[in-house]
Amino acid sequence: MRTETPPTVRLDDYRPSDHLIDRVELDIRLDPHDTRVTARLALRPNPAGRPGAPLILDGDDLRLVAVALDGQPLAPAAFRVAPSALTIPAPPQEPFTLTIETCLDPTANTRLMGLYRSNGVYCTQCEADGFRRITYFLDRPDVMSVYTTRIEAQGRETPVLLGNGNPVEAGPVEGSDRHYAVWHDPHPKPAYLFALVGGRLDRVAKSFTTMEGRAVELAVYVEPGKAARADYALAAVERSMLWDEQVFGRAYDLDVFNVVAVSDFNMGAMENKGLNIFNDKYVLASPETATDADYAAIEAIIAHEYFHNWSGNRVTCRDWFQLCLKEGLTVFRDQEFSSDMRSRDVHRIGEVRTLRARQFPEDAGPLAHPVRPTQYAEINNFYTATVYEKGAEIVRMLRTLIGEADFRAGMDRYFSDNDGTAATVEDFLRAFEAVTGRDLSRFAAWYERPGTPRVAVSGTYDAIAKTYRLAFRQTRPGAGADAPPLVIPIRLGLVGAEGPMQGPASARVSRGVFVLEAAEDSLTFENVEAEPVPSLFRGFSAPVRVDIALDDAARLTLLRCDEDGFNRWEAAQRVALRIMTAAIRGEAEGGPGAEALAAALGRFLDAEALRDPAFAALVLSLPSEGDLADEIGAEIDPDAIFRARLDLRRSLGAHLGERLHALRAAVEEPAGTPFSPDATSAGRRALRNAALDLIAAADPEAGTRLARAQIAAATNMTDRLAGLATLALLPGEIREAELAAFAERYADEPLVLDKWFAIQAAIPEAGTVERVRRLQSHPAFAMTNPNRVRSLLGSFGLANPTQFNRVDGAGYALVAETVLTLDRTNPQVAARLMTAFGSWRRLEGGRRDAAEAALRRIRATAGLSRDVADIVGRSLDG
Ligand code: B3K
Ligand code: ZN
Repeated sequence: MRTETPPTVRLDDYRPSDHLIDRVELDIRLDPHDTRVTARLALRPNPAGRPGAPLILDGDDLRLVAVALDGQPLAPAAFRVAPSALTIPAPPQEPFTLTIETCLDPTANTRLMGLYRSNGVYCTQCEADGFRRITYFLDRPDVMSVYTTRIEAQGRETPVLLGNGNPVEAGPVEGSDRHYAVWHDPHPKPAYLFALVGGRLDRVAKSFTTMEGRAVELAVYVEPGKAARADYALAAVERSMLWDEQVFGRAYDLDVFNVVAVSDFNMGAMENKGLNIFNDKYVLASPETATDADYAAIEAIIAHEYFHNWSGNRVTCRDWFQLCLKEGLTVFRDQEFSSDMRSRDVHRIGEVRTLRARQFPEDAGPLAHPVRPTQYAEINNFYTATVYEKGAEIVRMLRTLIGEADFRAGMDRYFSDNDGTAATVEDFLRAFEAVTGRDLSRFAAWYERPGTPRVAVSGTYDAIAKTYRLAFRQTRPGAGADAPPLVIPIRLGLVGAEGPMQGPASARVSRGVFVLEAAEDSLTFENVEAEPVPSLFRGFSAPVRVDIALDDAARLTLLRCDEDGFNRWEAAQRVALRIMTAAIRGEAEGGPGAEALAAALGRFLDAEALRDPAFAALVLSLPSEGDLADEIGAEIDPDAIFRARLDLRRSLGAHLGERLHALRAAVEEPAGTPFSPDATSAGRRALRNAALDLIAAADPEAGTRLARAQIAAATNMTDRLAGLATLALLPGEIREAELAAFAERYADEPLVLDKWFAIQAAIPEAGTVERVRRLQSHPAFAMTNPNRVRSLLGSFGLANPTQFNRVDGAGYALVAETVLTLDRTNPQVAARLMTAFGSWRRLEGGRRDAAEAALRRIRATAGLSRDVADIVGRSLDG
């Protein structure tokens, strides 16, 4: 049996709600199995809606207890009710109050949408459409209301009661063991930003005074006993608030700002107004349990959710098609924040690595969609790398086009024009048009066109005229020759053998940026004394693929001499990619290329590894298997990719051996240095561990010895885990012993065991499918916990290309089975796992057939959720 194709929602069908809800008063009596929710909704017909329209309130799996209109119970004939809707065919034509009582079982809520319990803590997740699992409502972001929430619960089990907005009152419920708290949020908001928390939680707090003079109490709540691990997140909240004031002029607007960490959460975190709820993975940090990457992610996600207070909450989205309006913009804002807190070049390289690893393949596969999609069957499947990461790149391009000052003025204009409203991408662009007087309608095409554009560039030097001409041609996969071209900002410059060339100029370049607006265009630099090497798309100024015939020597000149950090890194990556793809295609043995690359890397390390270890670590890290797959693009053989990458790692490790050992010693912290997660210290650890990776590839014995010693001496999780990750690639008893010791040491640390699951699931060996199956019955593994599932199965599907893509299909079968099991309890996480199949069409024939067969088996399963049915349908048909 084939699951029905889910119904489709279309952007073109948008019309305003027929009714509005001005005020919401909630009375929520928490109970593990019988929670009662009474919602008093102040409704009125929307002047922009259809007069006399029926009132249809959304529901999802709801049980109605009672419903009254203006205080009078509704006669049975006056309404219809189902778990998915409450309909009043002929509602009053003037303002009225609807009182709805529903009853919920938070303990049985395994979807983790709506109100649920995680480790005994009541919490909520309403975006995108979870509020309708709490009460019947107009659950759409353009219906904005002022909320007052009374929460009541048993006092001993649930001492902490949190809601949106400001605390109003709290106290015992006379004559019972229960207590209550009332919260009021003065800022009108859509239902997806509603939240509550109830539980036994520890708290760390500090006060902050905003630039407007408002005293705010900042607090982070965590499981009892873990308060010390919340300090870093609390400090990150404070840094975020200060930064948003300084860089965007945005101040916080309530008296309290609360962050709560819960252990079962479908994604990273949620920006509920005044009450951000987090996956505890992105809050809890200690040197013993968190890696440098964890610290950086915590800082970034804390900032991201906080920044939503303006980009998402004060100005929200009119409909879910506008998701990038808040997500792309907020990712851009958190990227800028992290760049200011850390190293800008290093951070930018990380952003581009993520974009290429996740968004480029998505945009090249069956799940490709525009940054602003035009239709969806399940909106929760559109929280994608395209909406987030490519969405952020569009905002970045806009800033590159108009310059920083106009960008800031446009952002101010956007916030002031749209404050308190539900806006669209058009509203966003209009603000920038207003402050610059520019027409951005052609730029807007970035939101509409899927697919990663290609820009082919050729450079011609005229030694007599002393000119250098760059010719550009843009194309987009799947777009016809007559498709309108995109507006592509290209930050560029010329580089000579000694460094950037200062003299040459072109009238087409302003502030270092050339704007490619036509399908083909060119520009000419004058006064070019010697043949230059072009440095194009500096800072990765547009999310495109660039084709340019530069030989290795020219690229290595960029590595040595470019002033642009991103392009220096990119140059080394391109050379490594060329060597590996040549080997995969059997075009060359890669020998002389690898030697030249090693020599250049050696010079680079000698000159500057110690000046910027974090950057050096990135230069030493080869393009990933995914990068190679993306570069090859068709008939992909993951085993060949793995071999080519291993060969180059070996070769570099062999050539650079002594230097790598010396570097490791040079950046090692003296014994007794207290751990600090700051970017400089983290950079030294990254370099030490990047060196270890190459050493181990070339000399497994030395790698094993060093990795073991590093684990034994580790004072922090970064070094311990890097040691273990090195051993993971070196089969044998030592590896198994260290894995066992790690599991024992962290038996009571679920977030650390996640790392242990993930490392094993990524082992590129034939036994891994069996190992993952065994680990699925490990006592610490639980299908009910999304972090466990992602660390074991997500890591297997997304970080283990050779084993997931086993020729015999065993890898696909493992993920498919898990998806089907999980789909019965948590469809959202199941659908996420499915994205491992996102590039199946680009595989070589045998694997392609096996992947397709697995997808077809999933599609043929009866009773699929809408979430999984949507992904599998688009994967097969797209
Ligand atoms: N806005 C949430 C994501 C909600 C996902 C719903 N399936 C977190 C964020 O992007 O900040
Ligand atoms: Zn977000």
